[in-house]
Amino acid sequence: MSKKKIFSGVQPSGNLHIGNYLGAISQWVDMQDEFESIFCVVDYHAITVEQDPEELKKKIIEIAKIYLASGIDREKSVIFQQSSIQEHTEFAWVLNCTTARMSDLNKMTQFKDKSGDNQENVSVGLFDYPVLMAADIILYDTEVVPVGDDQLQHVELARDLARRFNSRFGDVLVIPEARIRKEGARIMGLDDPTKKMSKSASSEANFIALTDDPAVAKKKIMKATTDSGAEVKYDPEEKPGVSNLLVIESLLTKTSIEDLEKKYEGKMYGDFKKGVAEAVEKFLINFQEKYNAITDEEVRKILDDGAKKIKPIAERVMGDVKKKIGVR
Ligand code: ATP
Ligand code: LTN
Repeated sequence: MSKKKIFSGVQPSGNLHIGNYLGAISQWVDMQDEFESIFCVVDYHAITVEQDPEELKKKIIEIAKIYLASGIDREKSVIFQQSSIQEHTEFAWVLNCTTARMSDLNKMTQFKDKSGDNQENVSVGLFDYPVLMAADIILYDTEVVPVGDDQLQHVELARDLARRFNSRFGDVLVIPEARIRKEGARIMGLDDPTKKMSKSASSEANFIALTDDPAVAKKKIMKATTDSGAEVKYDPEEKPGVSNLLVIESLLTKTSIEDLEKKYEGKMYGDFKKGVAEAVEKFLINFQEKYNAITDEEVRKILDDGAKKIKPIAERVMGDVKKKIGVR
């Protein structure tokens, strides 16, 4: 039986943090043996907000390096850059015209969050962002999309658009579904464990970037907001700060939450935080060692080889779409 296909991506903007790693990328690493996997650096999503061209160029390489240092294996998975395959934007246009409705996009909570009070002045691209994402996914016959839970609404839109296209033009598109981790789908901010860790957070104390100096990261954990009481217990409602740190240590060290609760039984928050801080430090040292060993030239070649490998799938699906809508 052939393997099921997965597709996912991260934007080359901001500093990637352990939330992105634990919620999305580490899940991809765990899935790449079981699935035929495609991982994309979604640069055309990044330009929905203003980017400095030189910075963007560097970030594209950085994100691909992060994939590789996290354990994405180029022999098992394809890594490529979105803008290398023109069918993404071409297909997004077709979906814009044939299946996506203003009312779909008006519901998107990420757009509301990102545009805030400035809805009239943000780019049209920011509003249309979920349609490009749907195109990314559907273009490769994707069955499963591993993401953090903030992306669930976007994957559901992709599902709806593929369904609508099929019912109007005939069955050509594969219907995708989201895959969300049970634990770690939403790593919370260290300074405010009621909101998700975010690279656009106003304070650096909110997140641990994958490029943070391990000693600085350790301090950030020691300063993380915890809760009242003294017991180290997983209870996201009552103890959001402690629970978030437990999830982080659990995923980084592949130890169950129950085992960690036992490890910290009778211990103070200070000892607990020290344990979490050490796990984070160890992870970052190891991660950064791998990251620094990869050259920019190697990454460029991996991205270009990846695009060459999957271009035929995009051409075939886009060819079918063009026939169905009557332009070919
Ligand atoms: P922003 O700060 O602009 O909200 P982001 O940090 O959410 O950005 P994205 O590039 O939007 O980063 O997300 C990349 C991937 O990481 C997505 O699959 C997303 O669901 C996941 N992700 C982002 N933040 C978290 C988090 N705090 N916990 C778990 N997964 C996350
Ligand atoms: N919107 C996603 C990034 C993204 C993506 C995709 C994820 C763009 N295209 C396709 C999965 C599949 C985000 O994480 N911000």
